[in-house]
Parts: sequence; structure tokens; C-alpha cells
Amino acid sequence: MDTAADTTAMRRAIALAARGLGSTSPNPVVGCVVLDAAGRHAGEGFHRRAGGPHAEIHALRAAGGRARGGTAYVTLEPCNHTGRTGPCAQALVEAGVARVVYAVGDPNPQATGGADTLRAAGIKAEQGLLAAEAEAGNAAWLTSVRLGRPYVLWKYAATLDGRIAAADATSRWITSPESRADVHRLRAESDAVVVGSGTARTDDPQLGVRGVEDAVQPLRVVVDTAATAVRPGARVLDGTAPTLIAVAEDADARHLPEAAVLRLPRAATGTGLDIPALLRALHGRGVRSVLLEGGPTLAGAFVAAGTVDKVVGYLAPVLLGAGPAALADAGISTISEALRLDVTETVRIGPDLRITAVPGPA
Ligand code: AOF
Ligand code: ZN
Repeated sequence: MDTAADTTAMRRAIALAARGLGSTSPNPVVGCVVLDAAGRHAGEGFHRRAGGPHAEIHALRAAGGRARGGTAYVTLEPCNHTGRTGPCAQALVEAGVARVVYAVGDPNPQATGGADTLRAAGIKAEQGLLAAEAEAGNAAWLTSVRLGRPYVLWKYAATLDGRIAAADATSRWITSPESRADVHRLRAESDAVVVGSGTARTDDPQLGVRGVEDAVQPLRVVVDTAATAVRPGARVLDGTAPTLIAVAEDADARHLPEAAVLRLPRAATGTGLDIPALLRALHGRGVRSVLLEGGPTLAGAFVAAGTVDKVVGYLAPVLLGAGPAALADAGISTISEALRLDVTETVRIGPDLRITAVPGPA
């Protein structure tokens, strides 16, 4: 039976986990709170970076002897394996906690089984408290473990009438400085930032994180099928962060640094590269979350491939009436095929509106 104190402790653990966003990949974000036998706060911690101590270890260290007879609240089932660090289930047994409440089961086949280990040692282990919130907080990692591809967040910035540029292609600046700063936070939380050839050609973006403290620079990826958009001297080749230029297997990419070239098959239908193949290649390089930043053609290909997990739209109170739409052809030709979304959040960002939505149940 979960009490109000259980919920408060788990909510705190979820908030702690979020502090690891952007620095734990390819590992999950995890938070842990330990209450003593009398229900008083004894310790807490979160996973800071892959290879470092797990959340439970930080929290148990902080709690010391006060963990004995107490309860540990963890956002993810404690691990059962010796990987880069020891098994947390065993550490919880040794600390003498009486009960472990965790939100989400661990889908990682190497680490699973922690709850069984706890129960075998006589510890109560309960799954499911605030599971939906904990899932949402760890969406990138859980998606990548379950699907074998990175989580994809498509972000766009548009006018209220859905346009990303004027008819003459001018686009600076549709959204506010506040919205642009918010995008840098999204970049900092992502393992890779992906743009298409049109964006590379017209904007020559640098794609780095600016203005976010302690940010890990994401991998920069340009989908440049024909290898014609990224020229020597392009800002993505400035050496400040790793970069990949994804090109078709038959493209002439001799002008690009060999180490930056990622050769992929073309899409079976239509134009461009095979998006699932791109995502598999990125996953193989440790990428667990992708921020898809444009433009409309590439976003259309991702939507058509069914590989958009979340949409974040920044809408500026501006009208243009003409100019390109945020999303180009996504293989949808009639209303019954429309991709329907559930709005999960709406926030004012400066003068703009930020809308977050996820694909609804099919
Ligand atoms: C974490 N942090 O706080 C917890 C994790 O590579 P390792 O040895 O650190 O193990 C990573 C796995 O451990 C991870 O995939 C997940 O299944 C489990 N739990 N991982 O990085 C944590 N509790
Ligand atoms: Zn662990």
C-alpha cells in the first residue's frame, strides 16, 4: 500500500533523476531517496554520468547506517549485474533496507532481476509507484532499450500560421530569444542533433549548445544524401564537437573529412536516406536520443518512417501567410492517415507558445 509519504519520496526521486538529463547517456537517468525506519529523510542521490556510481549507491552512502530498516525509493528497478559498477540490489541488501519501492521495471536484459534478488533476501520490493511520470522522465533511454533505436524529438519553430520562413526564404528571427535559449537546453539534453541538407545549405548552422552550464556537446549529424550541402569550411566542421555527415553509399564525398562520413542506403521509396538505417547506425554509436531540428523535408521523412516520438513546436505570435510549412510531405494524402497527437504540455516561453505532443495510441 502506497502512502502519501511514499508518493512524496518517489516524486523527489523523479526530480533528482532529471538532474542527470544530458550527461548519463548511454545510461538511464535514475534518482533515489532513502527514508529511515521512522520515515524520515535519510539520504538521496542521482546518477550523474555513465560509468559513475548508480543513484542507489549515492543515496545509500548519504544515508549511512540510517538506511537499516528503512525504505529506498528508486525511479528504475535496482540493477542486478556487475557492469561498470556493482549490483545495486546487493548493495540495498547489505545496507539492510526493509523495503524497496521502484517505479519502472528495468528492461535492460543485462541488468534485470534486481527485484527477485531483493525478495530472495526478504526485502519487500514493489513496482509501479508514479510509473507514468518516471517513464516520461526516462523516455529516451527506455525507448532506445525497447526499440533498439534512439528516441526522436522533432523540434520546430514557426509562426502561428505554421510557417518557418517567409516566401523569400528569410526566417531570422521568427521566435524569441527565450525560445531559442530553450532550444539550447533541448540540445544539451540530446545525444545528437540532426538536420537535413536544406538547413545545412541555407543556414550553415553550428549546431552546438550555447548558454547551458556544464553542457555535453551533442554529436552533430547532417543528412546530406547527395553530399552536396556541407562544403569544406562549413560551421559543423569547426571541430568543436563530433560531426557526422550521412551520405548515400554512392555519393561522391571526397571533399569531406573521411572520419565524418557515414555511408547509408537510400530510402527504398522516395528520396533521401533510409531513416531507420540512420537511426540504427546512430544507436550503434551510443546515441540514445536525437533532436531533429529540421528542415521540413527531413522531418517529413522521419514522420513517414514512424520514428518521431515527441514533437516540440515553438509558435511565435507572427503571421506570414506565405512561405514553407514546418512539415513537408510525410506520406500522408488523406485525413484518415493523419498522424494524431496528444498534447502533453503547453507553456508560454517569452512571447511564444511551446506545445509538446506525442503520437497518440494508433
Ligand atoms: C545507471 N544508473 O543509477 C542505475 C542503473 O553500465 P553500468 O554498469 O553502470 O550499468 C548500467 C545499467 O544499470 C543500466 O543500463 C540500467 O539497466 C541499470 N541501472 N544504471 O546507469 C543508475 N540504477
Ligand atoms: Zn545499479
